[in-house]
Amino acid sequence: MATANKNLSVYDKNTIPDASKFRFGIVVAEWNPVITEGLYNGAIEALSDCGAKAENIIRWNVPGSFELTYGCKKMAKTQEVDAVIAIGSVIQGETKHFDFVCSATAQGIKDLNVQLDVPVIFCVLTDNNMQQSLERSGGIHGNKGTEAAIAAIKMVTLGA
Ligand code: DLZ
Repeated sequence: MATANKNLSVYDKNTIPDASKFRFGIVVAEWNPVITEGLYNGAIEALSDCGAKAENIIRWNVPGSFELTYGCKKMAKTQEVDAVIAIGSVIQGETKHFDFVCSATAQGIKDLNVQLDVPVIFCVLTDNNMQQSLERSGGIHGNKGTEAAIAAIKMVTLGA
């Protein structure tokens, strides 16, 4: 049985920079929508809690995690955002598709961080089953969307 570890999503607001002056792009994959919506809600709550304005948060959907790379690239190049958060959920199936999608998505987002001047935050769950994903998108292991939002704010203010 999984052990609760809510600390993974808990942050001390006093240690997080003010996000009110920044624009954030969030690109959400539509596969496993129960999970990706949970991650999105966690990200939105944290951004808002840290001062980001609703009109400065732009959401786009893409079909699956494989499309996150292109979606994030286009978001970064056209929407004048200060950071992009890529949200996806890949769940192990019976074929090798899982490995290809996970690997391509992680490499693609890494490449964007090398190529672009906008940080792209990796918020893609890669789990063995739906239960593990539920536990990490607002369940007993917290919400990786929240962590991604905090990472985005920290990267936007890096060196400031
Ligand atoms: C095809 C596929 C499969 C099998 N599983 C997932 C998944 O668990 N999570 C996810 O985000 N996307 C999945 N996809 C879709 C691919 O990401 C992609 O959308 C298609 O291969 C079309 O390029």
